[in-house]
Amino acid sequence: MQRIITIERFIIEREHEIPGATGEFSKLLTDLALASKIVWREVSKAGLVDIIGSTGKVNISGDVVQKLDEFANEIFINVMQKGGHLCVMASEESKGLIEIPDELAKGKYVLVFDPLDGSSNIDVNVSIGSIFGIFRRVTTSGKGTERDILQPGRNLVAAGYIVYGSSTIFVYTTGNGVHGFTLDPSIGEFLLSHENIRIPKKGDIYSVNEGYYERWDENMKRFINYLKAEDKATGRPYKLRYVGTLVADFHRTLLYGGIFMYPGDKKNPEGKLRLLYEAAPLAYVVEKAGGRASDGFRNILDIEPTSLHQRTPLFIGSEEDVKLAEKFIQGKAED
Ligand code: AHM
Ligand code: MG
Repeated sequence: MQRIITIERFIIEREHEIPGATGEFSKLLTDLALASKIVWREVSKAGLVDIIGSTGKVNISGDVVQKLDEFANEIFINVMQKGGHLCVMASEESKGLIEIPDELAKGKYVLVFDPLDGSSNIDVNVSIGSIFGIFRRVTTSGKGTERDILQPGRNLVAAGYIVYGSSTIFVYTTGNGVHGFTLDPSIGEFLLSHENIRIPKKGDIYSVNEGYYERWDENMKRFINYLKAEDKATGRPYKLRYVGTLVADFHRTLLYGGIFMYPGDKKNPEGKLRLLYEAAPLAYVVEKAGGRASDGFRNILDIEPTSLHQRTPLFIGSEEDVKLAEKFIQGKAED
């Protein structure tokens, strides 16, 4: 039998790999694992209790029920603000900065997160997830400010995601390898299941909402037509997979290779996905696994955010596939 390694043990054993890390950083990651277990517990009950109704509805027991994405947001805030390691947070579900209350200790890290991604899939038993990124603060003391949040992905010191799917998996990196832990619900522990994930250099799957085809520009259309054309030598046609939950589509892309895309289009020039809560953390993960993420022109990690809820087009996955996408998007490819 293989050695059983819990996420807590793994994080503590790897702590020395993070330059300047004190136990603080490990605690932050284990707190995130705890928050995600609480979210998982509610997600797994979603069809049983009446929790998926809209906010303010009353369930059969007379309790006021809350939307699962708002619940997840509150859990992450509640668990993470008490650790004493953060100075400020920002979430896809919260309009402004999430300050650490006066009475609680502040630390040197900053958390950005999407508490429940893929919310349109909750009611139909399709995988959903959470995404997080951790920066070091740039201000020196007291409460963190917007300056601490608006950092390029290149500055992340850790990032990861959780997929609540056929099983629940927690994947993270602190810059040194990308590691996955599967939840054993019977003991309530995340156990090491995917050590040092590497994304294939090239894949044979593309993932995009092709329903928006007519809204795309010619370069984007040409790229998709290229991937669908028959050509044995270059491994085409590619297969199409689209869950509609970024975290789930990303997780498959990380393990099998290929490319996930959410481009800009005529209606939404910057696409739909958020730079700080979705694109940058996953870009950090993919790069540490040997892949690439781009907005079609720039590496996602190089984009300097200017506002909290900024959106960005996203092309993410195997290095060769993303580089090819960039060539097409920039009008430099021959099909
Ligand atoms: P959400 O914030 O409502 O969960 O939306 C984000 C999700 C992503 O998980 C997914 O990649 C995308 O929206 C799908 O959008 P679309 O339905 O336009 O294809
Ligand atoms: Mg989301």
